[in-house]
Amino acid sequence: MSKRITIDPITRIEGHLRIDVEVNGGQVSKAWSSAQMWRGIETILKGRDPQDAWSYVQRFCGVCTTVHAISSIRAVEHALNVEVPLNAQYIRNIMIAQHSVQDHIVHFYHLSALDWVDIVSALKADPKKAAAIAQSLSDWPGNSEKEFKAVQDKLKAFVEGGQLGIFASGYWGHPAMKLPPEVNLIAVAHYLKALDYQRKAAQAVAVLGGKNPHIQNLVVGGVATAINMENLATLNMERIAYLRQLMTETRDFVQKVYYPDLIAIASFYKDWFKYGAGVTNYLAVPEFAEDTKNTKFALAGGMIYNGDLATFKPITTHQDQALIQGITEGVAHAWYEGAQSLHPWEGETKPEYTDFQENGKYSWCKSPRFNGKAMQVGPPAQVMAAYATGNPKVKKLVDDAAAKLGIGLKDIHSTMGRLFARGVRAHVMADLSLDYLDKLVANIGKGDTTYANPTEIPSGEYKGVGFHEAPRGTLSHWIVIEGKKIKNYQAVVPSTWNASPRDEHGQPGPYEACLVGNPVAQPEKPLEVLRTIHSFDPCIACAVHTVDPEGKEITKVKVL
Ligand code: NFE
Ligand code: MG
Repeated sequence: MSKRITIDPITRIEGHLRIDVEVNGGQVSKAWSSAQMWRGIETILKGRDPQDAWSYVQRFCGVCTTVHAISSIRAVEHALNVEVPLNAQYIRNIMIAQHSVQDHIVHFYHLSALDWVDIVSALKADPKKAAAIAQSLSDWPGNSEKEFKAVQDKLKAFVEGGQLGIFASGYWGHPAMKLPPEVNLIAVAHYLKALDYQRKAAQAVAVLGGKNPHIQNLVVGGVATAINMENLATLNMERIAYLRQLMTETRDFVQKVYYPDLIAIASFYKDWFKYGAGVTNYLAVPEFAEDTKNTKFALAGGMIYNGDLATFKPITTHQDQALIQGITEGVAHAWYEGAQSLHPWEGETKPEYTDFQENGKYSWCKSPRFNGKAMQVGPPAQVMAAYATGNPKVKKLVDDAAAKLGIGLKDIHSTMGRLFARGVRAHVMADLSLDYLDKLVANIGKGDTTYANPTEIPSGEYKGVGFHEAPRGTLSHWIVIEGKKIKNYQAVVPSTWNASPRDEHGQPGPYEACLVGNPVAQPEKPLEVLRTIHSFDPCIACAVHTVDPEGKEITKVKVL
């Protein structure tokens, strides 16, 4: 007998997402992903000054704020053919990398770990054994018996007082939870520590960006971070030393706590390298610009089809015409007028709400496609592109972990594979942050203190696209400028790619496809569905960029 489960909203994500699954014989046989909010910022931008767009679009989201600023400014720079000074590229790169570090720490511990870690089981742990296990994984100084005992006592007081607070309503004691009590205790202790370290990464972004979330230091043609080593300008020796300290601390947390925890937890859940593959076409764009024209990048992008690394086609520049021409967004099953697929420069955002119709329109999310194909975006795509192009660090991390866990590269096509790829990406980003600080200091040391090429918006018609490889994957902002104003603006966001509903050909989006085949042990506690969905770190605010027109708040979890 088949059972229908509706989870609405999915929590521990940004925004409102509804997931429906049909379960047959203990496995998901069909799934629907429905974004339950619409924000209309693309429409608000029409008629505004292209120089201001980056500041508006950051309001798509309070989670991946920086990324929309970067994509937007790149779109205007691409349209007007503006070069970006090296110092500005390095400063942008540091903000991009530290933002990713912050985002991935929060995803692993606060948004997904509790799908795998049984908080209440940590009460049964022996703190001494927990310390021994943690110390065998890394030399992080915080892994002491005293620390684990203190966390356990705190947790005990919460549980005995019936006040689980942030840990309330979890699926504690679920049969799919497999970690021993000591590993659960380690994870809880690090969950709490991670709150401090994600803040340090946000501070690093704010040192350069002026504030976080929502940086304030971009201009078309560079950054507004004045460089003056002698005076108290925005960027001086004291600020550089402070940045170095913060980024060293976040690097150590990622490499000595997050990454070892990830590998340890994955070793108890190897079966989850077999579930959740779904769409195995991947797309990533190059990131970390190292020249003034966005043609040279530290990490390659590319496409992979059917999960086969042999099909890898690199993308080396943001001017790649096949990439620019190949992207469309469809609305056949989305709450917009019509059923057409359009290129983003011709893109339309005309809302038409019908309620949830599983064979009709059922989501505010559009369906992005590349040459008509559904693509998965995110850390697995970027990690595979880096691996395929021989990036030594990524290769070593992936090969070492694969040997340790007894998995192969193909196992990245999975729910646990997405968590793993995020960990690899965080590891790399933590190092890149410090590398770009060194490059910035060296470049300033050569006497180059340029940080912007001042730019005026000319009259005439211009089209541009700004690509960026954000924490959740490939992001692109598309702008049409006419008479010095924005004529059209479309954002095709990582979560739009992954949360997309079926397209006009009935092809499901990645969330939908990845759920098929997932086990569901207890339909009233669909933990396994959450594991797979959380592995993408959904952001519906970004994906759809308005609250439901009636402002309806939907807070029910229905099990039918
Ligand atoms: Ni709002 Fe985002 C990222 C963007 S959405 S979190 O990363 O762009 O997928
Ligand atoms: Mg859009």
